[in-house]
Amino acid sequence: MPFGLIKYGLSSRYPVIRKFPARPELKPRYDVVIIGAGGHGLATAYYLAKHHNITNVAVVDKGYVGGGNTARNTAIIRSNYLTPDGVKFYDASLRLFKDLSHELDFNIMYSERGHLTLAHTDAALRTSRWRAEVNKHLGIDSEVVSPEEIARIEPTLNLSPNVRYPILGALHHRPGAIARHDAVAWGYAMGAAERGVEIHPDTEVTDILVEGGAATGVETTRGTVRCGCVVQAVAGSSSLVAGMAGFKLPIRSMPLQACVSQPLKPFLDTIVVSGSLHVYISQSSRGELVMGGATDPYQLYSTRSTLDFTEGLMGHVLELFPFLGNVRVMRQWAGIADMTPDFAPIMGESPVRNYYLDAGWGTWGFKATPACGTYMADMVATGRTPDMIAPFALERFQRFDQFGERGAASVGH
Ligand code: PYC
Repeated sequence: MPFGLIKYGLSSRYPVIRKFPARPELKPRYDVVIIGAGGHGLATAYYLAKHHNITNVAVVDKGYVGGGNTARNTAIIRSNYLTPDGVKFYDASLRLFKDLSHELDFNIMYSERGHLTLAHTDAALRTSRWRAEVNKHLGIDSEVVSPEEIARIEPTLNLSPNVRYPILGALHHRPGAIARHDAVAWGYAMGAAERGVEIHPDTEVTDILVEGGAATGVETTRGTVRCGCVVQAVAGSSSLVAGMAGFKLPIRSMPLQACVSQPLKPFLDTIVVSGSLHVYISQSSRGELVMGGATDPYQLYSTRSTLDFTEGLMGHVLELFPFLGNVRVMRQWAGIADMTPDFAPIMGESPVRNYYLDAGWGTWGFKATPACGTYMADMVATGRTPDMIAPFALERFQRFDQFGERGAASVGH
């Protein structure tokens, strides 16, 4: 062990540096109140302060910083979507992610791995080709690869034809990456707090104050707060909070479970996804296999874990990696995925003036964090909808102008 590390560990003269201050008293008024101290809410606060010099901002959360869906996702970053608007948006996000450790001066452990979406059926191969064509047209590195090429990219995968679902090919997306999800929330929190933003954990919003059709503040468990505008960024509770503001969202909320294995020597470089087997799997820098599958097939606001999920998932993981038979599952958890009918998010204005929505992320909110924060901040600061997020407006559902992004989901939901 290096001498410097021993010295650091033993000395009381090297205190932990706390970059974000303890929770302050709530002020009676802010320019902006952001509901939700997950990655999205904190990124919005950070870019409001950094890009627009708007710092009289409170980020309030019923729990702790980054404790909702930010803490519960499997941290995959990719831009191999199906619709042109989706591809452009997630590509902007991926580009921001690449430089985020530097931007925030905080190591988010961004690790480019490459992303393989396996195709076990002709229909899945067809969707892969479709995605590859849309992706390439927009300058994204994605291509359909054969089983021989898959064997070169990820030699540990079981490519035997003698299984239930032999692998016929895959969509290979080289920029696919993973990052440390908590670090993303912490980095944005610290960057925002350094610039004067207040972060208020354990401060639950119990009502939205609406006067003359406009949001004017929020009721919280720590008192009433008035504000110029409200941003709702509460993945997993979007319909509930929008209900407090007096409108409905086209969202169904269902649990999305995941788990990690005991740490193993690094063997899995790539992020592997199988739609037919309902599996995604990657290996974290700690050596744990991070694994997940489809959403539970019912609506529920509970983050409990089920044996049924683990058993089903493991059966499928073992078909892809049979040598993992004796590996133990160490932790299991669930997040709540706010699913829209077209599998695309809702960003922008709401039926209530000065009340902005960042919702409906389904199973892909984490990878959107930097782009969503950037464009939501632009919107709040200028009052105009940035072109990049205009297609994701809530009123697309009134115009029958939905997305059709389902084919870009990692697994069937
Ligand atoms: O969109 O890559 C993805 C993903 C993986 C797990 C949940 N969503």
